[in-house]
Amino acid sequence: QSQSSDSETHVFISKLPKIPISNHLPLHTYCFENIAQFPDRSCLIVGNTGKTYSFSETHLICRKTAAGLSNLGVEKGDVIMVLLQNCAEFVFTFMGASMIGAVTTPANPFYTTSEIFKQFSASKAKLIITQSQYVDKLRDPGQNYPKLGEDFTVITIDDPPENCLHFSILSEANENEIPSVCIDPNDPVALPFSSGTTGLPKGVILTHKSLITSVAQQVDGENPNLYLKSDDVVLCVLPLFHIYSLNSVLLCSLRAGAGVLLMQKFEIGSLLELIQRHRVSVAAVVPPLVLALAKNPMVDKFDLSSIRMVLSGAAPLGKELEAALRNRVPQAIFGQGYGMTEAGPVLSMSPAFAKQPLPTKSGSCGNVVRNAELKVVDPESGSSLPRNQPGEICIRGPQIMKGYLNDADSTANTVDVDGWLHTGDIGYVDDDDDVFIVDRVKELIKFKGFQVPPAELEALLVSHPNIADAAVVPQKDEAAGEVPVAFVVRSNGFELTEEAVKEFISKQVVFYKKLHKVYFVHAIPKSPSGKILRKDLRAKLAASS
Ligand code: 4UV
Repeated sequence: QSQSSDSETHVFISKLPKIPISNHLPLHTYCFENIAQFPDRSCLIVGNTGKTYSFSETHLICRKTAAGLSNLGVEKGDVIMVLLQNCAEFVFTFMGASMIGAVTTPANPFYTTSEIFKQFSASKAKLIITQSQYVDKLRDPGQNYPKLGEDFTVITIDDPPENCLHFSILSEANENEIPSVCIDPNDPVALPFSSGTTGLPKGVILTHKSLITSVAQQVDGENPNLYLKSDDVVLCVLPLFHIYSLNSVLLCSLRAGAGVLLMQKFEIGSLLELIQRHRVSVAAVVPPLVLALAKNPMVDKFDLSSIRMVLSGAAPLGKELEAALRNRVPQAIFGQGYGMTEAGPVLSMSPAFAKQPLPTKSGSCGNVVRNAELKVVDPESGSSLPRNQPGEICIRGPQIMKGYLNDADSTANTVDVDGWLHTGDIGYVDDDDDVFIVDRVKELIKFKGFQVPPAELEALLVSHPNIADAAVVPQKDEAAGEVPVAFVVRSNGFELTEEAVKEFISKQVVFYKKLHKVYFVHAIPKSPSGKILRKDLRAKLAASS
């Protein structure tokens, strides 16, 4: 149980006034609430084909998809897995599922078979929507796992391979056949997976109410904190299976009436070309993308003058990099957002993005979002700290997760009895309400903003017959921010090379979880209760580099 105390002396709130939030609505109703004002405006622009869907077309196809899902037997409360790169069908599926009270669990299409099926089984998903190129990974998940075509249905957005259905079975269904469902604000709508502050990836239950609240905290009110206009084109190159893009790019744009430029994957040439062609005005990025925009010589060959706002989040951003980007796109307002899947996700956002902007400092993650409370607690005593003193950042408000799926212990360890979510991030709030993150006390490693849960790699390592014990920690890396490295104890008398360990892991995980270095040691430092002393290992790394 996380510590908490009733008499909080130091609680921070937004400088922007509280606003009314329509979080009694279902998410799709809320997101499409204003479309009568801009029915013909481009809603989704598919980067690689140029195909465009207006708001009214998007809304219609979402409704058809809702009816189609229902025809396939998907009911309220059922979970469907979306295993897609960014595409319009992702949007149709997610919103369509919401319309029938179903829940979408988004997963990375680059995951290996075992990564996919861990999430698929944990979420008890009924069907998978994907691209034909990924279907082979779904065919033979191994014993004890469900079978394609028998236990679950696969729908592909392109030519369906054997035993799969085509997406048109959803998108061409009759929208008048949507069943009437009663959706409670506390019903789940999204189930992204995150390892949180410790352990393996867990399903994060985000409800209609949490996502609406988070979107409203960003784009609603007379002076929205993240001011998106209906003539904006918002870059959607960050993957929609991650909450940052799903929430702050897609859902916020839908609500505000801004167009979303969907890019399947990051490639600097096509990114620059698309920004120029579609006159992208708002770019949501992560630090490695800031690096590319700031440093790549190709950038000079393109016209990026349409960009008025650049939002960076999901990982720490160095001040030098920020300055380099400001030089490259001098006309743009630059700022950071700070999010965490479990927090719904946004905790703080640069007030420079507001309709009536307020100043913020370089290196800051902005101010706590409105209609929420933030505090900084002393990790030792649990009491809240005043301004300028670093401690664990905690957040409270209707936007945070309902809890982890089927994991009351992890939920109780993350959200305390008073409703404070403990982030595992160390930061402080300065005299001007600017939030700064200075460290991470949780295990989580972030490779280019992607989650790498050490516990997952440690479990794989100790499953190797020649490994007696192992620990995985982050090592600083210029390009990726952090990379996972392992400390490994060989089983008595066995030979084992670094290459063999790396290969053993790389076969089982998505590219960003691969080990970058293996250090053989005689023992893993542990506390008396058996916890890996990660701090000691991180210090060891820092000392040797
Ligand atoms: O759970 P997660 O993978 O979630 C995210 C979400 C990031 C978002 C979401 C919406 C936004 O608008 C936005 O700007 C960013 O990354 O990982 C959560 C952890 O990532 C680190 C921190 O350790 C979180 O607990 N992190 C996220 N944002 C920042 C960050 C940041 N701006 N600076 C430093 N660390």
